Amino acid sequence: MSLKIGIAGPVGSGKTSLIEALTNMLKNEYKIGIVTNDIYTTEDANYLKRTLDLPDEQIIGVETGGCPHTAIRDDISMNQKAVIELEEKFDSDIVFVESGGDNLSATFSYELIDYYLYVIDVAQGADIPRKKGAGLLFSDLLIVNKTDLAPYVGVEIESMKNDVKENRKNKPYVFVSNKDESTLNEVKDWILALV
Ligand SMILES: Nc1nc2c(ncn2[C@@H]2O[C@H](COP(=O)(O)OP(=O)(O)O)[C@@H](O)[C@H]2O)c(=O)[nH]1
Ligand SMILES: [Mg+2]
Repeated sequence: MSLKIGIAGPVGSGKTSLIEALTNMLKNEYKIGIVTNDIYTTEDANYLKRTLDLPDEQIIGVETGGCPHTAIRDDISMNQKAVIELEEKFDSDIVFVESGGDNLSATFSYELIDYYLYVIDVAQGADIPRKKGAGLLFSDLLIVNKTDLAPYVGVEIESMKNDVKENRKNKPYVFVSNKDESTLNEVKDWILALV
């Protein structure tokens, strides 16, 4: 049995980059499997196969062909098949399942994953946390990515933190940037506490 972590969030928020960084941090100690979802291609899986030092077979690209939300929430069969393949072939310890990009309304079925992260980024604007949406409100960990870009897009991190805190209630969140590894360690530690 593996720990299955879903990763959802809008297109371009940094889901694939986060999987890349976390895999590099964890792959020496844990067997990692990755499932990506794209609507029309296997672009994300191809990217990860190129960049990660991981056997190609441990990365499976699912081409959902329709609404990406459906494939992680309603009819999860394509994703479940991929996860089971990784568990059976490689006895993976951790499987990351990246959702196709969404519009703030995606949620994972807990029949597919054990916990899920929801990734937004500061460059989409400081108002995203106030716009709510199930992933933002209810995901197991909210990640606000690309804090390094805040000065360039006129976003005040402190005020964004207040909005996030208010909307997340007691659920956890982290502000991160892949330019600052210490911030990604917070995500890694959160995952390690669950393994
Ligand atoms: N400046 C900056 N760029 C980032 C960061 N994280 C991801 N990116 C870039 O954002 C773009 C989209 O990232 P990607 O991981 O493909 O997003 P996805 O569509 O959610 O999977 C890529 O060009 C990444 O290099 C970050 O923390 N800071
Ligand atoms: Mg991606």
